[in-house]
Amino acid sequence: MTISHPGVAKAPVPAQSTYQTRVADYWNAEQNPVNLELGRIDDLYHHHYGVGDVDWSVLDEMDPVRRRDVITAELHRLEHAQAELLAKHLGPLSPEDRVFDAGCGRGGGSVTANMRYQCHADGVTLSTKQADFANEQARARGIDGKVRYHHRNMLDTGFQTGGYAASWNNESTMYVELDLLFAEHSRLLRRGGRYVVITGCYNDTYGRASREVSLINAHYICDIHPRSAYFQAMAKHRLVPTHVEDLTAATIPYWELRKSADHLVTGVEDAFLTAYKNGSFQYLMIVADRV
Ligand code: GPP
Ligand code: MG
Repeated sequence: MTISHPGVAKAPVPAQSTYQTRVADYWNAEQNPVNLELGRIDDLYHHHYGVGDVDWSVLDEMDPVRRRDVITAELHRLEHAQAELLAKHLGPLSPEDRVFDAGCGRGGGSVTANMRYQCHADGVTLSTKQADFANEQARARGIDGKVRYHHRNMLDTGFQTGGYAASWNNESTMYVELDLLFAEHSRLLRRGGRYVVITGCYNDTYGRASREVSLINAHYICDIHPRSAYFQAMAKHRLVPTHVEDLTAATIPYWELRKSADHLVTGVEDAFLTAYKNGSFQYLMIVADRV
């Protein structure tokens, strides 16, 4: 039933909440050397952390300028290894396939997927700055015909239903309600499509969010979900996990090295290391099939 109120102006529906506007403000202003200096190495700009063993010989370099460069390169190698790990689980994909990058940042994840599969990619971000930057990168690489970034809300993309063979969130789920997010992934993915998430989640066995998890939330203006919430929300939206990997041990070396990189630290390093080590926080990858 529709109730009309003649003469009463319809309340405007905001395109995004005040919270989402504050998140966009953060990313429009963000210029951390830990993101820009790493990205500059090979024009792959990532907004996530790293995995894998550190080559600790970088700390033996005594020349201060070279020492900074080799540490920066080592952190970038570990972040790119994380992007490759995620991309590997999206496939197999063909060059005709289309993938969706939810919370694409400055675009490194979609470029990584395109390099591996030559597929089409659509990335979305609330930040106009990030979308413009990422599109410029795609143009410079000559892949802008296939890889596009959009200033859109990942919960309501307007993209084609069933138009995607694979989709992912790389450390972006803590900004959204999982029910709304997985409803949108489920709508966009074709039957048999693949969804991958890498995320930091709080550990249900610890209880509630620890002090360090709360510090991470305050740092990024986000709201880290418990591990259980992912499986509940996926089950509700036809996303069936096929592989779950606890990456906590694999990411701790990245944070140890980042903590020792005086030229790159942002101040959040101790919160991550303590949260991982006291068991309140986990770095998790979940791979799921859209059924
Ligand atoms: C990585 O981005 C982090 C986030 C997007 C949000 C929080 C993630 C969790 C796993 C809790 P970044 O690379 O821009 O962060 P930084 O500037 O610290 O490197
Ligand atoms: Mg970073």
